[in-house]
Amino acid sequence: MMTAIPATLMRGGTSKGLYFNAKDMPGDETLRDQVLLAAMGSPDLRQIDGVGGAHPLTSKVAIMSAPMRDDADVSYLFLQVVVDKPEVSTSQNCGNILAGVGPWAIENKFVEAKDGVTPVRIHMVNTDAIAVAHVPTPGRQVEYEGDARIDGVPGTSAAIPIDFLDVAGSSCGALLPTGNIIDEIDGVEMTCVDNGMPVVVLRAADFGLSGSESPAELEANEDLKKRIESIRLLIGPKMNLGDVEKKTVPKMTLVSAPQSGGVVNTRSFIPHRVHEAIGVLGAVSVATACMLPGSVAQGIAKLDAGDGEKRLEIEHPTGFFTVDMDVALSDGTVDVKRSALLRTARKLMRGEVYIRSSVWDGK
Ligand code: NQM
Repeated sequence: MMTAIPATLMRGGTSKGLYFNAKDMPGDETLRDQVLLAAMGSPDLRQIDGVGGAHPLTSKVAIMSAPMRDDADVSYLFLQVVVDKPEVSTSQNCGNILAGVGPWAIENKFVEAKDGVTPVRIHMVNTDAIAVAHVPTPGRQVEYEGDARIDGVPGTSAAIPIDFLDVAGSSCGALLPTGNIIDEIDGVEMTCVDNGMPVVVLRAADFGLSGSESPAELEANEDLKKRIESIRLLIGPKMNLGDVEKKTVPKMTLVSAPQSGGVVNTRSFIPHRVHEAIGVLGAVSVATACMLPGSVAQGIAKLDAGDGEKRLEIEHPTGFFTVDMDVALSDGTVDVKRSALLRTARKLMRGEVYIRSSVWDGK
């Protein structure tokens, strides 16, 4: 016997996943996680018996519900379904999957579309923060086609500008979660930042790397992966994240001098695979680290000093990620009043995902 669950498969930014209405999911979290593992086909490196794409970036889930906050139109819970282990994590947010939430919320009647552009206020449950996605809705219909290009996605789609209002410290309690601008573990210096995503920024050169290695080269370097994971396990608790062994945060980003006119060049361990680009909130956190006086990015990042509106082009393996920020600098720290960026999303399929009824029945 099979159980059918209504679902939409969407590309959100440079990620892909299943989008569900909470009313179609089991209320019990343990059962919900079993259902998601079954839907995606985890644990299995190929996710062959499910719809997951066999990579962390394509093994993601969004569950939407009526807004839990008065200042939101919809609440969005992000879940990372681990590919090769029977684990589902809500320990992080995802700004890429977020890009599909606005269109989904309009098409699923959480928000009434305006003729033109519809702002959707999204409560990001994982971090209890608000994002505003501006979804193109000419004739009160979501428009997916357009001429916006984001690096890491072939072709063009309709632009969805997203504003983040209150993400500083949203996972760790502070923009500088350890209270320090520099921490040191195993003789390696790092700057830990949470501006929407807990990220440990490290110098690629401190690992004997140029910083321009491909994700495949970095993933093939077993010694490097071990060193980075050992640092992650030690620094995670100091970032108020508790034991991070089974968590997908913090992300570990290696920075080096920009190669193509951007602010900084990056390679991000997320945390066990290397991102083909960079996460959305990951990029916002790295951009913030670049502005912090005394961070490990100082002397590497190339950017204009001072307060106000800034556009930061973060280089990654497949191009650039553009972050717009409005910042106030004071006493060696940076107050980010607003960060904004551009994503695109596309509905790929809508229907029902089938799982074995024995899983749904909790047997
Ligand atoms: O940082 C990958 C992604 C992400 C997360 C990851 C993200 C973000 O590219 O907001 O988008 O770091 O796990 O989808």
